[in-house]
Formats: sequence, C-alpha cells, structure tokens
Amino acid sequence: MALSPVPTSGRRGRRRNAGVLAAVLAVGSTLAVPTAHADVDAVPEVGTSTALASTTSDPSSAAGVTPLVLTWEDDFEGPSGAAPDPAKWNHEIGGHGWGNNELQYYTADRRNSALDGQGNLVITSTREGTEGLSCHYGPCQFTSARLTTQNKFSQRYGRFEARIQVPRGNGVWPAFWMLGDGFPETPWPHSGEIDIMEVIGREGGTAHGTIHGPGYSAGEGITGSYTLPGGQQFADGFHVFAVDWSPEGMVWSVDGHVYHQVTRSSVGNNPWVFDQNFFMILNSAVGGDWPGPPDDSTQFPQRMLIDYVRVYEGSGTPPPGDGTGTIRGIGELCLDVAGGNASDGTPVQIAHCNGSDAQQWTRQGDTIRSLGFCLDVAGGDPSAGTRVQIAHCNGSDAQRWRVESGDIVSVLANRCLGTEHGRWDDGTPTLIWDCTGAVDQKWYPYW
Ligand SMILES: [Ca+2]
Repeated sequence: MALSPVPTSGRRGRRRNAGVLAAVLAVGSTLAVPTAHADVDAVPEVGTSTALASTTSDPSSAAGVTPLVLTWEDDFEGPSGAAPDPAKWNHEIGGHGWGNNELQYYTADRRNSALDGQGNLVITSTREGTEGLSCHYGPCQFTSARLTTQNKFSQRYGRFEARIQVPRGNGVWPAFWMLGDGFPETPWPHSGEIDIMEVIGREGGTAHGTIHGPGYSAGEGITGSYTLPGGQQFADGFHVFAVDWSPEGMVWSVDGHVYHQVTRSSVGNNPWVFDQNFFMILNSAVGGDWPGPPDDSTQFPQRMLIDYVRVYEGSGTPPPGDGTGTIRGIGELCLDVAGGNASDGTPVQIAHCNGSDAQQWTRQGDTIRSLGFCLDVAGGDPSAGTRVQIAHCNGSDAQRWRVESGDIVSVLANRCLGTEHGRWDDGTPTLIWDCTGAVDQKWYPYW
C-alpha cells in the first residue's frame, strides 16, 4: 500500500517486477486454499499434483514445509448492517491522503464498513457521507473504510490469506496488507510492510504482492504481479490472496497459484525487517498517486467484499531451498536433459513433464544437477544467448546458479536462465539472457 510519509512518484517503475506470470503451483491443502470456487479457477490445473503445501505430508519431505495451524480468523458471519467485530478490528479515520494523496476520508460509519448478512464484510467507497468532512485537498469527495488488527492481533511468520472480491473502476485501490507491530513508533519503512494483495482499477486483471523496507520502499518495493487469464477482472468474483511467510522468505499466491517469491537475499545489503510480528489491514482507497483519480467511467458506490481472513502458523509454501524434483517453467513445461542423454554437453531444454529422470533436478547450494551432471553455461561464455547444457561438475562459475524470486541466475554471467525466443513448445532450448522478468525466465522447483 506504500504507506510512505511523502508522496511516492508512482509505482509503475518498481524494480524486480516478476511480470505477468502464469506459473502454476498446485497447493494441495484444502485447509489453506478452498478449492470449491470453480468460478475463479480458470487457470489450467497442473496435471501432476504436487502437494507442496499439504498439511498431511511429512514435513521432512519438503524442506521448510510445516503443518498449518489456524491461529486467527474472521468469517464475517453476522446480521446485515452489523459492524465488523470490534474485538478484532479497529477503524482508522481521516482524510489526510494516507501518504499517497488518496482522495477518500476513512470513516467508522456503517455506510463504509458493515457485514452484509451473507457472511461478508463489505467496505464501501462512496460519494455519500462527505458533508462537513475536510480532506487534504479541500472538502472530501469520497468516503471509505480502513480496518486494522493493530494491538488486537499480530503474528510473526505463517500463512495470511483472505478471500476477497475487489471493487471495479478507474481510481479504486483495494488492499490487504500488513505493517510491522512497531509502527508507528518504528517509522515506515523501517517498520516493514507486506502487501498481500493490491489491485488498481485501471489494471483490474492484475494483483500485486510486495514487500517494503529500508532501501526498498515506495517505488523500490520488491514486487511481483499475477494477471488473470482471458481478460478476467478481479472484480468479477472472489479470489484467495495469500502470503506464506517463514524465516527464509515469502511466497505470494492467488487461488493457490504462486506468482512471487522473496528470500532474505532478495533485499541485498538492506535490512530484512520481517522477523517481527505484523498486524493486518483491509482498506479500499479512492485515487492516490499509483491508481490515479477516478474518472467519469467510475461508478460509485464501489464495494470490496471480504468473505474471510485466516491466519495460520506454519508454512504452506516455503521459498525453495535445496531439494530434488522437477523445475517447471513457462507453460508448465519441465526443465529437461535432451534425450535423457547423460553425457557432457547435452543441451538442456524444456519439455512436457513426463516423470523421467531427465527431468529430476537436485539443487544443492549453488549447483543444479540432473543425471549426475551439472547445469552448465556452455563453453563458460557469459554472453546473452549462450546455450545451457549439462556437463561434468567442475566447480566453475559456469555451473553456479542463484535461485531468487523465481529467477535462476547464472553466477558467471549474472544473466537469467530462459528459453530461446521465450518459446514454450516441447524441445525449446534453454539459454542465458539478461534478466527481464519475462515469463520464460521464471522457474519453480517442485520439492
Ligand atoms: Ca464468510
């Protein structure tokens, strides 16, 4: 939500954008991700179920996975018109722009936040109720609501998820996010910020997940985004937005589809400020630096529906560490040793996942191996376009790889593993290329 004390200069320039990513990771846990919402499940299912997040699997079978235990929830059951449970939620009130030149005045009025009697909390952004309210730009034009769990509930690590139908139209800016417990005594961005879901109306098919901290705040937040297929809009239905947060990092997902990961190393030399409790925030802003103002096409009132918010201890989907399994990339194809040929110089390609040993990879430290050979930049040539192969492991930089935010980065070349021309048909060769965040450069280990 970029709670910056100074106006941010727009967030389109955010670095490390993971791009429009259709990487699909089937989260097997029905506890973590309700699967009954066929209306939101338009992304093709993975053929092979890989229950990284299964609560029934042996935790030792997948590094970092621990059973999920529900620690907090609000299902928003109650009579229509009732206030959100005051034991769980605070109202934040005001029209000072909230660090982003937002246009709404947040109220505690039931016109702006109330249960709908059908199991949802509704945050309504409206032109009503502005009489006598003063905003940073003059008389207020909109009212809305912002709810927090500050001093009522906070937690360090775990899974935080909510099932939400966002509002629609240019200028709307719904968010489900978190701030470190030390805020405001510890000022932003040192407090840390975890944005689990942000959608801006003019790009209503795309959801964003971001962390902000010192050295990576506002427009420099470390962010990823997920775009629904087929031109769907997030306002068309409910979706489950989640972050799985562990001491090692975080993984963001929409309806169980992982689209963004960070590890402690993602913040570089900046401090990692995510080893403290965080509290949750739900709000629906109008206008502001990032979404821009509503226009004549925007209809009010706009409603943000929240079916539930649930928090678990444990980690459903940890960032990938060392392990063995398949590595899936663009089009859900598997990284594959061509022809299963275990010999020096065999090209590495992508192919439909077939369960063969030629698609089993072991990451150990900074090496990635298959069939007893190491993933290798051919000829030790660091230039963009160099093919990637397997070769006898020799400890050279040509065989060292960093795995971060879905990228597999050659230490030798500081370039990303991708596919030739970004293609994803069977047998497309792999190569190294400048890291662009393109979909063909995103890889997800399944272990
Ligand atoms: Ca509910």
